[in-house]
Amino acid sequence: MKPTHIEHLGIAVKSLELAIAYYENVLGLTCYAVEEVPEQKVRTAFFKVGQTKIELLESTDPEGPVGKFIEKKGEGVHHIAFAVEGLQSKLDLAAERGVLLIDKQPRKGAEGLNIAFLHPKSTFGVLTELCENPNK
Ligand code: CMX
Repeated sequence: MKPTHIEHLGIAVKSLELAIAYYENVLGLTCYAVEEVPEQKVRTAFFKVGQTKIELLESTDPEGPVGKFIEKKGEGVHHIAFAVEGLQSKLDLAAERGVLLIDKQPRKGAEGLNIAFLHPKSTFGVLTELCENPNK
């Protein structure tokens, strides 16, 4: 699959405002965007760290994926996102190799990226996102 880099780490938090204050005031990063993704039932906040980003995720619905995650496991690292080129072919390759796909085809994610998730039961417990920038 050869990801080019880690696009972002997704971190589930109960309060975006409180978590943003920590990342800005303690780590010294700058939140450059806050975006709601209604299909995913989350509000997100982004920080750049070199080529990688931190994506904070606050649930907008207790029945959404992040709401359920926090209810079960509490706040913490929620997923890792790898940047790939040729997303559909990489998904097909993963499926051929026995990986359970949450998304068989790419869909739109935050920041205009095309994204797809691999199921954590197939990826050693780590929810894995593949993303591709359609403008590159
Ligand atoms: N990391 C690791 N394991 C996870 C997980 C996560 N983030 N989320 C759920 N799981 C595990 C649960 O612990 C549970 O394990 P057990 O069966 O051992 O208890 C299992 O997956 C099923 O969990 P569930 O709470 O019953 O939830 P669902 O099966 O309904 O959904 C999942 C799980 C991963 C399919 C769903 O969360 C999903 O589709 N995620 C992808 C979309 C997403 O997470 N969007 C939010 C971010 C969007 C963005 O970046 O913009």
